[in-house]
Amino acid sequence: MMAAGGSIDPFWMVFANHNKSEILELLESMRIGNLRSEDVYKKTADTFDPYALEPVRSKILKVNGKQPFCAEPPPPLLVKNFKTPKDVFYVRNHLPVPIIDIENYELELAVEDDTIKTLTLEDIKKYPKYTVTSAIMCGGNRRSEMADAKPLRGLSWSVGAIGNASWSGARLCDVLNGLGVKEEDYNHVQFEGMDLDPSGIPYGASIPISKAFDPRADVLLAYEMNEEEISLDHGYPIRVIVPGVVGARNVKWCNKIIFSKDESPSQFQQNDYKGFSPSIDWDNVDFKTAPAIQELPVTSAICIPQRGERITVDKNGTIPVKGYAWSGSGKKIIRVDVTVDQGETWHIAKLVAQDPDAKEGRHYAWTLWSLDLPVDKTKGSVEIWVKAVDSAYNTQPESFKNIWNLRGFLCNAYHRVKVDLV
Ligand code: MTE
Ligand code: MO
Repeated sequence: MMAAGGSIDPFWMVFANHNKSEILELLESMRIGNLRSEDVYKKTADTFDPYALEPVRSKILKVNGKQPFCAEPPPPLLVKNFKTPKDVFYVRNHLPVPIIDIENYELELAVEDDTIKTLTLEDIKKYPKYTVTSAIMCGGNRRSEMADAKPLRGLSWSVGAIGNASWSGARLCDVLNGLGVKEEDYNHVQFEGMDLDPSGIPYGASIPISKAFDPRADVLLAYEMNEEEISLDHGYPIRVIVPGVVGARNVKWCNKIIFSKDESPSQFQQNDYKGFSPSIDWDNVDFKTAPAIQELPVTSAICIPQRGERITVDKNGTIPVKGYAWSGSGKKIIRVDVTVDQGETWHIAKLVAQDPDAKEGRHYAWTLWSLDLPVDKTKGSVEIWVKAVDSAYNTQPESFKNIWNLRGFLCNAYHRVKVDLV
């Protein structure tokens, strides 16, 4: 719609990942005519390329989308560290990385359309510095497995669209407390990023006002990731951290916070990052009927071994298995169960790393687990299944079939990895 009535080429420059046959087919049905040749967009040597100044990225990541940049680490690297190093942390950008003029950076606080305060980076750093270790996971993590159950639309993430880091900055509730804004007067807090679409609309998301005011929700205006200044890809200079909540609400490059009766009008809040019944498809979906995803359900994944690997069984008849588990909304992982016989026998994994400082109800970091898994070498191959249990005794669904949804979100069925034994 942004391009309607004109040339679409400037939009392809920003949304290059969408320039593929299935989208072109959709557009063909909307063709209302052809442009006159003099109106056709012409790229010249000095046409501004919004991706020309993207940060240099580590070669470790597997690229799922070049423009905007989307990439995830190989699974074995994920479980090497409790805190994911920045170069191993997945990147999910919906737009080109913004150009940051740090000298003039300001965070604007507004009520509906009226600015009530602006904070410089220095002002934000004057609030008490608070650190929380939190995983961030994309709502589409593990989408490739759901797509195997039935085709869907979305980037094909494996198990790596998650990372765990310590984040430091000002608590949002501390910033709000001095403002004279009352929680009762609003319903939502909206965040805007500095990354803009071709019509100048910023990336945006919102969270319920109660979350923003709750000191125990640990919502941060973070300026550090793993004790270092946040890198450009992860939201420099200020990133909103909403622990336990889907990645999409953890707004990077944030320069505006709005108190409102309404949720963010952004595409990503309104028409994306929502879950639907398996019976809803693109011909009958109405995005208004589903709430925006906020807190994520419990999930887990096997990172070692990987699908299709040939594994040597050791003298005790076991193979090493490692992975992560995590639940949204601060729920602690209390158990991880692994089976190689479709659930006849479950082996309980050892929880090897959890945040030792997390208080009850505020377990925002992931849990790493490991296990020497007994296997029968004579079988030649095994399919390993994993499921996690959180502190509310929520657990994962067995298969993707009954949780399938058209955009491929909330992909938390048992993770299954088939390997050959030697
Ligand atoms: N914030 C802005 N400003 N722009 C974005 O495109 N992507 C969101 C979120 N915050 C995004 C954003 C999504 S969908 C995810 S999953 C996470 O950032 C990804 O964070 P990461 O790139 O640091 O891993
Ligand atoms: Mo995401």
